[in-house]
Amino acid sequence: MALADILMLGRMLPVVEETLASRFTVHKVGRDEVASLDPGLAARIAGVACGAHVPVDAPLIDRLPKLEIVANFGVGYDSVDAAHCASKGICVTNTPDVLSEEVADTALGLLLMTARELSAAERYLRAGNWVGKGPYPLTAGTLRGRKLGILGLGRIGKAIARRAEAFGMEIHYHGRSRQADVAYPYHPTLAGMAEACDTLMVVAPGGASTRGIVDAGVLKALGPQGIVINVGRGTVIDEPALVAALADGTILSAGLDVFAEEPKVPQALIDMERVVLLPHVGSASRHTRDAMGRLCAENLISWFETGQPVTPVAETPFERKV
Ligand code: NAP
Ligand code: 8YV
Repeated sequence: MALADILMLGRMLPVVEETLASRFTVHKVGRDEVASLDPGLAARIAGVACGAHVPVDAPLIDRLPKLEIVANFGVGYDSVDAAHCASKGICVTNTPDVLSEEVADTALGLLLMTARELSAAERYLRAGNWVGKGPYPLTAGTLRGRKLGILGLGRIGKAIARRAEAFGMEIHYHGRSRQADVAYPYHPTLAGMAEACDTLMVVAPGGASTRGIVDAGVLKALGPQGIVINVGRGTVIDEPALVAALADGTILSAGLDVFAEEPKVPQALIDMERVVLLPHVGSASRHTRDAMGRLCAENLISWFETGQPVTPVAETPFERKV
């Protein structure tokens, strides 16, 4: 017998679809069909499996009277109203740890590509310019001597720090609080960290508390050799301020995996030859996405079988009431 009725929001990986279909009655709903959800179906839904960045907001949550758990595919859950879920005793789960090393690899790749203009250099070769015009110009940027300020020294931030240390970089960090077991210099303000560093690694979550905190002042403090890398969420950076800082030389360059309004990317960034832009691929290997998918499904199964989620988010440390 099926454990419960589950709403699958948006497209999910085969590993999630197959695992859930073997244990639950699954109702697949596209992003655009959420608003017109049949009330009879809505009344039966006990769990939601949430595909990439599909919003689970208060109006949707309120239309599902039997909802017990929202299992988010991804460690970042800024698209789920976790505070509203908490107020209604609904558990939210995410997919931490299984992606940290993959995203840290991407972050370091992006930093190297940006500092040494590797995308532009490859385009130069493919365009025949090595033969036609000679060697690619020497890069203004280098990793040598850089001071890396990490905004969000959490699971992924620490995996990035380990790699950056091996590259000889000096590590600093900023978050809402100092971490007792961390020896890197802590900066109580983001602006203070930017003053002390020339390279900013953004790996903080999205949401209201981080919206636009990388602003014009922070960018100016990084200085003309400044490099900004963002593998956290696009909303953490004031995107127009970043475009302006890149255009007028306030900072040197940027490497971005995430954007404020994905999949839209400002044309001004696309037109900047030196900036490196990736389509949110931080965790996007088959290996790691499958691990995320398994964990997403395990949370639902564990909740309905044992009453315990595997990886609940901090706002909802709940057990199932039977
Ligand atoms: P985590 O372990 O929870 O770390 C988050 C860090 O951010 C913590 O150190 C936290 O420190 C800091 N932070 C939270 N709110 C803050 C605020 N308002 N101001 C300053 N710092 C704040 O999370 P994680 O597993 O490392 O993941 C981090 C984020 O990476 C995710 O939320 C997601 O948005 C993003 N991500 C992106 C990709 C990708 O494909 N590009 C993949 C995975 C994850 P304090 O608590 O001390 O403030
Ligand atoms: C995924 C992510 O790309 O886990 C996250 O927070 O941003 C990425 O791993 C995303 O969640 C699903 O597409």
